[in-house]
Amino acid sequence: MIRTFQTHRVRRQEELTDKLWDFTPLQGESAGKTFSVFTPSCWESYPGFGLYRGRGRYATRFEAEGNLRIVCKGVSHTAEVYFDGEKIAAHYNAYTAFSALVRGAAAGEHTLEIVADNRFSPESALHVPNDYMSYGGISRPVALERVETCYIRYVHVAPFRRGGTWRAAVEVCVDNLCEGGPVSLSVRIAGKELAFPESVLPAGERRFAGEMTFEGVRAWSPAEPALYTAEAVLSRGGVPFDDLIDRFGFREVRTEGKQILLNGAPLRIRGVCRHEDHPQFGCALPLSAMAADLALLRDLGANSVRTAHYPNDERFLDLCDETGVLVWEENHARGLSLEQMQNPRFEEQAEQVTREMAQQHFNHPSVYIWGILNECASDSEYGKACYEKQFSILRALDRTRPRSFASCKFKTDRCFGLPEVVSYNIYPQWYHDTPAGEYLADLYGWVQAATEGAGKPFLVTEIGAGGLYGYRSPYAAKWSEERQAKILEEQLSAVLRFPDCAGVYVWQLCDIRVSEEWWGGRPRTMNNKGIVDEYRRPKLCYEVVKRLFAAGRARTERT
Ligand code: ADA
Repeated sequence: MIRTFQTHRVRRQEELTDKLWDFTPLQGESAGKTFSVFTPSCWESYPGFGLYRGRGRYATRFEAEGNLRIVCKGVSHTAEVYFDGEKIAAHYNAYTAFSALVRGAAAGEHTLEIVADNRFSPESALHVPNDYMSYGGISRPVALERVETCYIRYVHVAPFRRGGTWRAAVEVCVDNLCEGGPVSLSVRIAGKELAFPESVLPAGERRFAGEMTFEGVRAWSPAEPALYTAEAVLSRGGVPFDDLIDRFGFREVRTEGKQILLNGAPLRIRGVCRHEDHPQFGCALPLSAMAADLALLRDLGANSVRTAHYPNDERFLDLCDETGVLVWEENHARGLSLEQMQNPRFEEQAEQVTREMAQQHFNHPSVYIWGILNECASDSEYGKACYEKQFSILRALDRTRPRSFASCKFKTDRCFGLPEVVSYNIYPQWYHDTPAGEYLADLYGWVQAATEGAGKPFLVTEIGAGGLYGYRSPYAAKWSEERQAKILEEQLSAVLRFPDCAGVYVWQLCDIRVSEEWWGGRPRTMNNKGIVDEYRRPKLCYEVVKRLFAAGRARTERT
């Protein structure tokens, strides 16, 4: 499945994954040997490839002719795409989609090869040894589309309220492969149509923008996640020849003082951070596993998920749109030092994933905030310049969402004047012994007294502790489930009661694999701060989080 809803009625699209492909490792003891593997998948889930760091070639064959568009939703972590042996695309970063065009393919069988590379190297500034895994493989779906001489790349819908009615700014991007005859474009939303006059398009990309007004539409909210489709259609002589259907919700997010407002109502975030990670699937979770994680989040009483630390599979965002779970989505970075940010490839790679995230996930109503550069060098002048550039990229692409970044720089951060929302990752009682309430009050007080973040909404974007599933201790030893539950009790109680905090994200939903090259000191070479373990088995802290989130919600609803 490409999305959880139909995205085309006119354009022919078929999924090339969701079936067996040939996989050939290009290094290691099995180099050159071909295996038949299911895709999407990570090679770490193939027998004997659990630690494979190298390049692997995937191949499939299909019948097609004409102008073809190959859409890769995610290849981890660097991809080269070949059509009948000719290189047609290359892409860095596992977590955003990319596409390739083949013009005028002859009728008959064709071969598509995707070479994935999960090696660490100076060429890779974001996928580095880290406290999560950079897997290898075709980790998200691949689609084959037949397009005519021009096609619709995206349709963006930005709803806003004016004078008690819902309106929407609509932008459609059309890619014209060559000079051609006149075409007309229309966009249908909620029974209304925005039609653009017939015009001859120059070759290349062309954006069409307009505004629409609606009566009687239902707002999107966590409680009532009403969704609408925007159907963009290209026609020639009144005959449709291409289309794109995307989905959105009528909702508005803005900040006002210390509040984050959704449709005018203040949000109190009770969230959980989640990596795309599973012992059976690596980062290539099937939709059913994504839905199971979301069910856990909702059973915990969470109303939000933070996509640590990269843009997520759009099908997971589709599920969040449908269930009303709010999303903090962030670009791809975790804990990059000043030196790592000064990798010559860093700026272009970080800016690219930021641009792709905002463009590709623009319409998801569940995404209420964009995050960037988790725990990077926001305590340095060079780091600040990078944060500033990436925030400006987001602002240029999307004026409908607040922006933030999760800091771990305690009282040395220099960047709180840049975002609309100030956010911190804190681990009182785990990484240091300060009582949680005292630590939070001290940190919050410093932000108000000494930074440009004063008066802005404040989120705790990580808080938690480690606990090894099944390790029980009568004296709550460090790493025991009892200790984790005890620490989370204190941490969450303090944060949920802190009046000036707009919300909290527990670190993290489940235990995840970390790369061997990063920190063997992590027990099991895993990050063990999950509320559930990697097999989603609840630890003692599960009931603590559930109880405190429920109490937090009850307090919020009383006020
Ligand atoms: C940081 C980081 C997380 C994780 C966490 C931890 O806050 O953002 O990715 O590494 O620490 O487990 O210590």
